[in-house]
Amino acid sequence: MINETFVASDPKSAYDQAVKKYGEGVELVSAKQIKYEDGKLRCEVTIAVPKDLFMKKSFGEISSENSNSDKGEDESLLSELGELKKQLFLMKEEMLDASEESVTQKVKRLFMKKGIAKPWLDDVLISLMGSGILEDATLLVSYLLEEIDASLNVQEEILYEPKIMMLVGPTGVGKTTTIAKLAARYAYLLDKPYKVALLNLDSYKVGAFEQLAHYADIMQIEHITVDSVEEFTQGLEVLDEYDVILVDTAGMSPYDTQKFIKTVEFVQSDMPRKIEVNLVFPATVKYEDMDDIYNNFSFLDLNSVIISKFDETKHFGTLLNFMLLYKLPMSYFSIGQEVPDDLMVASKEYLLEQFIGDLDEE
Ligand SMILES: Nc1nc2c(ncn2[C@@H]2O[C@H](COP(=O)(O)OP(=O)(O)O)[C@@H](O)[C@H]2O)c(=O)[nH]1
Ligand SMILES: [Mg+2]
Repeated sequence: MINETFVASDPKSAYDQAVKKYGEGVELVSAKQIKYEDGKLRCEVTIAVPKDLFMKKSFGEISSENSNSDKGEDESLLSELGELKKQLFLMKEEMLDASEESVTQKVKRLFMKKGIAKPWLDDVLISLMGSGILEDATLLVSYLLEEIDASLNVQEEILYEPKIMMLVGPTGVGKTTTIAKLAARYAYLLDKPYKVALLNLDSYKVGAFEQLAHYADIMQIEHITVDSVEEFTQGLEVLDEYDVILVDTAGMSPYDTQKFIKTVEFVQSDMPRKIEVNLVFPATVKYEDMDDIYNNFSFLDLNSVIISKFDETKHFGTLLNFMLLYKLPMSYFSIGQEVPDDLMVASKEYLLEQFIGDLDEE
């Protein structure tokens, strides 16, 4: 439910405004008489309405009524209206800058401090213009959290289907460690044991082969290392009878284009089974690096994001910002160095809990 306040010189007129907007039977929350700064007494009547109804009555009618009119015209009108709203919002903010900080500004500042980007916040806040939510910090915080929740996607773990999962990402984010955890999960920890094999493309990094081979030996899991597109294709053919093939890749730094292009060749070559590309992305990411990581890996046609190093930070805003911006589904979380224990299936609740914990520190 959302609270909305109507103001008039007397309670009846204020209440009538609410009825006019929502019809009879609105749920009354409070009615107050308040002396305003200009010395006049006014009545504030606050009602509660379901969020859907609020959005529909406040903004939705414009977008839902374009069925029998010209679509192009409607769209340009809508975008003009959006632009106008934005300008009004910014003007209002500027005016407030001069005097005391508003509830909206306070909440916005808090979310920005925690790493959520201004354009995303502005978009949400603009959509709330004219609503009572902007006047109430608690309500506004929970509204923003709901919006974040609604924008996050989780990719459900696909079982009972043969698959090839390739992990890509910058050096040191935890690809190899996560491969080892996933191998243990699929081979030993689920209801049904899967036939798991590891394929290593990480042969550029000194010691990389040993690291993966070490895990594979302990778990008694088949593993092979390949160096070229041909070998990679052959490797996949050899491993065809395995349910789950996990592919480790070189930790490509943004500047390491040579290795990068090679791996892309691997991915793009003709594969018998579809390769699921998972970007391993650290929760510890710095704001400045966020876009670079995305730009360096996005043309691999990313299926999902595995978030690593959850245990190494208390601040999840930049990570959330990345998820809100690029809207990739999350598949797993790596929450520590221990193989195989520190791996969990991605959960919005878990991520939001961490973020709220960070907000509450303020
Ligand atoms: N704290 C913490 N360390 C991790 C996590 N995942 C990996 N690591 C560590 O990060 C380092 C690099 O991991 P590695 O798997 O070799 O990264 P790669 O270069 O992407 O393959 C190792 O010391 C891992 O133990 C995690 O979720 N939390
Ligand atoms: Mg590695």
